[in-house]
Amino acid sequence: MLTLPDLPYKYSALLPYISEDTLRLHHDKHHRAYVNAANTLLRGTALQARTLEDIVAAASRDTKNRALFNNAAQAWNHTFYWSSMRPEGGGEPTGTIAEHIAVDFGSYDVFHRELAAAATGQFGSGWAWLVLDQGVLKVTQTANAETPITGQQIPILTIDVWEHAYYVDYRNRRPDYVATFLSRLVNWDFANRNLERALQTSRDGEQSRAARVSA
Ligand code: MN3
Repeated sequence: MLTLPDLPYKYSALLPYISEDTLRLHHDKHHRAYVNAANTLLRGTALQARTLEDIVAAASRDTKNRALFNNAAQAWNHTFYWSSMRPEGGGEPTGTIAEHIAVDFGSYDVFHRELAAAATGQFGSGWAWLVLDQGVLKVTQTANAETPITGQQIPILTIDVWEHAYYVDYRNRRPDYVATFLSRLVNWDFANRNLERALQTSRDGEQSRAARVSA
């Protein structure tokens, strides 16, 4: 059984950039609905006791079970999105993520432009992502419930660009929501933790490959 995690901050914590109304609707109604629907579809199946990541991976390979994939992936994507924001977040990063953005994009400004363009340009519902792809940071977008965790990319940050994420506060002005996300909300501590874990995993992989080759 999947459970709905609490928000990592109070419903009022992202004011004035994201309202309490939006967070209550988005977390308590939308996110909860994905968790509940996935649990209904999982009941009595072999996947029931598995982790959410395993369920998303298995459902993504089963083309006859799109409903389970859509609901489980949305459950995962939303939990990742809540942590991609924080009160008093936003602005330019520091630490490992800042160094990697400078190398992989050329500058923070280029990165900012690419992520904003991916988020505003995603046609219809979906997500914009910063991911680590074979050791290199990249900006990508996914439609509807699609998620990078079904492939080789490791998510570092995400922006939910479904209308329910911003319509109460920004009406149809998705570019304003995206600009505010980057200037006021983005959680660079979370991005740094994700990047450092991903880099460590790939270093461990290289060491074990090297050890096998030299053995
Ligand atoms: Mn959403």
